[in-house]
Amino acid sequence: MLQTNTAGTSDYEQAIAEAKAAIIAKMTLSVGKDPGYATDRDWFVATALAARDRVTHRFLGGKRASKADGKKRVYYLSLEFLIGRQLTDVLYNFELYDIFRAALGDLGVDIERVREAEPDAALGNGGLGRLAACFMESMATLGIPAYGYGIRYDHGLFRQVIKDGWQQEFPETWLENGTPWEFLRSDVTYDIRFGGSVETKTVNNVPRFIWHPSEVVHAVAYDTPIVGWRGSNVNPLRLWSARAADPIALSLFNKGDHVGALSDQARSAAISKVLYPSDETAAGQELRLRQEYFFVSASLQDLINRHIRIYGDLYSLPDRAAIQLNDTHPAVAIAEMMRILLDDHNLRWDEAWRITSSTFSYTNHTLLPEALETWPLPLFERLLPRHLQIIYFINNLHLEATKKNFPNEPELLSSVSIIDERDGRRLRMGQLAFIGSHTINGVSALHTDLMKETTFRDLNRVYPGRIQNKTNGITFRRWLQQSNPGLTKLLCEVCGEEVLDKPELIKRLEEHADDPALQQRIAKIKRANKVVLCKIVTDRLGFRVEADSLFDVQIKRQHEYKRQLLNLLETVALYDAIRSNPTADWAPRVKIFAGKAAASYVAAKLIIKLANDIAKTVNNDPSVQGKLKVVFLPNYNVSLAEKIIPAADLSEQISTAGMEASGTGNMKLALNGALTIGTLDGANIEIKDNVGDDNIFIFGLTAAEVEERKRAGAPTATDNIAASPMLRQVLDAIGGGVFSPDDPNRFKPIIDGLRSQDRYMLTDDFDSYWAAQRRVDELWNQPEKWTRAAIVNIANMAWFSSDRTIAEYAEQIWKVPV
Ligand code: CR6
Repeated sequence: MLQTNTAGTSDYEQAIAEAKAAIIAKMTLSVGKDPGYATDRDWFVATALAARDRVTHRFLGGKRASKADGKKRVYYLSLEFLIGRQLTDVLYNFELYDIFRAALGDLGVDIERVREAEPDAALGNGGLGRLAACFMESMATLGIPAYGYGIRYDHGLFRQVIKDGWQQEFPETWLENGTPWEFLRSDVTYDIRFGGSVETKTVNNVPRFIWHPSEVVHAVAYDTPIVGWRGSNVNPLRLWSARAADPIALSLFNKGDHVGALSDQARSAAISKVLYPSDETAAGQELRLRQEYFFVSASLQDLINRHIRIYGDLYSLPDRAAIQLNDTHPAVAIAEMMRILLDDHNLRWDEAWRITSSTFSYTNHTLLPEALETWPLPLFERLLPRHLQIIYFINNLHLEATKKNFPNEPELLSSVSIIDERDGRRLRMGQLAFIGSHTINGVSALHTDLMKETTFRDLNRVYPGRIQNKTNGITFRRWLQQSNPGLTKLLCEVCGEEVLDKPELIKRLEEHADDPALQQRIAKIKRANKVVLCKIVTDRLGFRVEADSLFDVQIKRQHEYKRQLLNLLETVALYDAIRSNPTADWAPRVKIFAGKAAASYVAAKLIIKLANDIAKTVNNDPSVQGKLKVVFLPNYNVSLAEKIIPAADLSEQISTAGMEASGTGNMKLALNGALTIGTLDGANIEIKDNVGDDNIFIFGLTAAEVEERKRAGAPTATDNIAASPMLRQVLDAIGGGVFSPDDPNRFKPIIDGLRSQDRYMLTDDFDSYWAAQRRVDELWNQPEKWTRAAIVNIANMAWFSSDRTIAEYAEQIWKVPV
């Protein structure tokens, strides 16, 4: 029975009654179902639509306000936004979660099931895409008028299935039944042009360039509102979908060529069909370049239209707009902005360049050479002939200036040029982004230092002072408050409710680090979270793990530099050691792995198979029962992360030093009370600085030592293996087929790789990693001390809030008030 708004009901009861009425109305009038017949998905849609109504009012109100007050806007251009599920986020940030839970409860519906019915919006590969999602939430929270611009992929990151231990990829279909969160803006559609040729004309002695494209695709806008904490602000995430300019070639269709008649439509729509399935490797695919230009051009046309509508001309653009390039994926925006200013608005070159280079800034997210984006000139010219002309021009001016300022260093020119002349001529998008931006930032202190010393060393000399550091952050709303309500409740009690708005107050927890009562409560919360994860393991994999074991977690994309393999080598060594010495004081462990490998990344996929083969052997060996289990949880995504992170005891952050730009999973895990075992890489260093040396397990070579060993060429992998009997035994076991009796040579390529080249220096770090793991055992066996260290971790993670990161971007890069 619906409650009515009668006198005498409390505000809370009234709010529940209203929520109930709203959900029922949506179920009936929008979903078109009788509640009695509704599925979980129907309930999800009805609930989401009811929640969205609240958002929409705030959304439109905010748009009106920022239009009126002429505030500077931030445009965050990113090919990836890894948002995950939105229902809890929206309800929680609007402080409606309890009300909606109660409303659904009254209707006999469990909100947990409704939550689970929402597909993840997996429009990103990993850290970079998730960072963009955290940043959107923080910008809304801080009241920064911001637009996120990206692509509305029909298919997000593939669904991973593990079959006989091997990864298989299946398309992900989050839009199959539509999504209740977005608004289609069919009036916001732009022409995106490709190909053709450029005509040069001289008008009044001034050369003019007229681009005659050979193809036009439409970009259609879809807006998803992003809600800030306490509903303070709502900003749009505007994602573009590709449509053919002509939906069907009717003449062909009428001639009977029904498929051919749709081929243009298929070619155009392909642009927003699938998320590019790569994490940190740039394969030079034409479709990828089409995607990049497609969303950049639509976004710039859109923001320029808006600017002109409000301010009348483009000269004031740098004062009213800051455009952030999330990695080089949108770097073609530098050329597109110049094209629009020069060709469409007839500005002079130096005016256009002043506007462009004082509006853009660029974030670099990796220094891995194979991940630095470059395009073969012929491909780029075929797709974007006018842009190539502009880039040549930018490059000429840039090289001329460099020559003048560094007359005695001709070799500098080839290193700072946008065109790479080696190995076929290629466009270096990192150089373009750097040259066209007023500020360039790295994503952790170490990464920024390395940018200055390596990839951008010469550009940093030519344009000194442009590089800044902005260490990444995470939104605490999703990664603490929503995913770990037990811990959040305790923090509110111990540190005060204001902790929800001022994360720095978490520090107060540390005053109680030695209090046995608090330790017990923290341990109890962790255990409850682990029990939830145990159930997931049993449901998905069909075996049990014990919640009292140490949950040792490595969850991230599968990549050789992240060294899941190092963890597996240690797992095998531990397995051997337990069997040879069963009575020793081993900390009972569950090794938990999750993560996807790029579909074409053969080596990473073989490591997934190795993890699964080791799991099979270890989990079926009664001699290590109760001491060691290995779990590979398939299809890692944001929702699964929300379950694993609060349940983790140990966080594996073991990349080769110098290779992980920052990491953000490391922050989420430490905030939830997992202790880190890690190298001095990326943001691990800053985590160590915050939590203190005694509360983190650091091992391995430093970035400088890695470089030094590479330079010296010694010790070699052979030397390292010779020096470590344990490592030798592990390599012999894996290489000899102990874990793959059905195919003894299966893992030979992995082991041969380690013995010969060992590019990621596993053999250098193995012994030190093993020793660090034994320090982990030792601390685990002293539960009070372990929990104390966990408390100190939680208490000192406030600095890693993305609100802090975004406030720094706002003040130091975008120059917008917070
Ligand atoms: N793979 C970095 O490798 C960083 C994120 C976000 C990455 C990772 O260390 O935390 O970006 N880089 O800054 C790229 O995607 C290019 C990542 O997610």
